[in-house]
Amino acid sequence: MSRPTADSSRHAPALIVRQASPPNLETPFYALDGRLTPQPSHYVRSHFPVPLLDAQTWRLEVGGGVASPLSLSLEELRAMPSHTLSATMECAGNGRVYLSPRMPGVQWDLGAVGTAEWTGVRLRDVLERAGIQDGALEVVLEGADRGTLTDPGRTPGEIRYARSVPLAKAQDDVVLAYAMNGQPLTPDHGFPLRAVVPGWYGMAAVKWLSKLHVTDTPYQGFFQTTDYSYWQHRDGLSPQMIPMTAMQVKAQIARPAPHGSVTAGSVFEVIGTAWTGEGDITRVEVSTDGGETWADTEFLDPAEPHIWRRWRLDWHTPQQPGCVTLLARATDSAGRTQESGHDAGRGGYMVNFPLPITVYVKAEPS
Ligand SMILES: Nc1nc2c(c(=O)[nH]1)N[C@H]1C(S)=C(S)[C@@H](COP(=O)(O)O)O[C@H]1N2
Ligand SMILES: [Mo]
Repeated sequence: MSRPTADSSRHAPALIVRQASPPNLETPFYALDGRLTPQPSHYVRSHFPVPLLDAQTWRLEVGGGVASPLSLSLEELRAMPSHTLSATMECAGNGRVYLSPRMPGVQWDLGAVGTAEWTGVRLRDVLERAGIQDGALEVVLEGADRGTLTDPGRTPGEIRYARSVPLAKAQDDVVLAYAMNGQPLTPDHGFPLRAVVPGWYGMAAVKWLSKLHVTDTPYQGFFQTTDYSYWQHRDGLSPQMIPMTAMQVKAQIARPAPHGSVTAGSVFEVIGTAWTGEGDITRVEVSTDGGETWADTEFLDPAEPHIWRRWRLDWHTPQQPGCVTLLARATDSAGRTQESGHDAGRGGYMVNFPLPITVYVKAEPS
């Protein structure tokens, strides 16, 4: 298969509709091309109807444990020093369809992950402007979207989407973005302002930001406790519920696509990406025999934190027709490697075992 060119005028592949309303749309991962995902092809994950906000009247309220509460307009934020970073964002539910037994929730395949270049202001600059008071522990990020949910867990009536980040992370690399790949945010991606929390699963990247609240106690909102937390074994104790944070090390195969076909006795370019929440990707291996043997792949991108690394491998396909299962396995700079099974304590989230991609080897055309 020839590699598509990086022509920016090329057609951006359409999203797969997992749920029409609210919009839950999946990237066709097999169409992977450049390192950045074109904005029209970037997945969309929303829990509530998309709020259509007016850039003129919208304000970001900054309050809680701060010396001077702020109410910032988009114009005021745009006047602050801007910061641009590229980051891979994966929904914590990405790959859920590979779980057996089936877990409740949107049945994401490979495409609830994407990489974009985000531009905005550093959260630390906004916090500095407000003046953080002593004893601050976390910053709660609240969106303008709201609604009620009954699964998983029941919300106490109508709530807003909100999530917190510890103060250290807030003051390190969190960005409040107003642009994605050089374009203003679209309503689906959080217009006019959203958080980008490098290295963390997508649930932390609050869209339609309306409020920042500095607290001195751990935030215990719905999306921090009932949803987007998992059972962790720690300190030799019975498992505890921990809010999800950093992405787990993971590689995905883009081509061949699941249930696709390849030609017997040919050379097929296997291509994919790999990412990790902390550190960078140092190794990606591929198995074309269901996990018995593994071969090292070649990287197409340099190792950088917070952004995926594309990789490739020339696969000499079998001479005989039949079904073959491919797997990819990544290792990061902290020595973490994908484990072969799914930890039950994660429920339908943080799926990072090597996903089986089954393809059909078809006879060579005569
Ligand atoms: N306000 C708000 N922010 C949100 C969400 C949401 O439903 N409401 N979904 C979160 C989740 S679970 C993910 S994976 C990312 C997805 O961002 P995207 O739709 O731009 O891809 O947004 C996060 N931010
Ligand atoms: Mo998500």
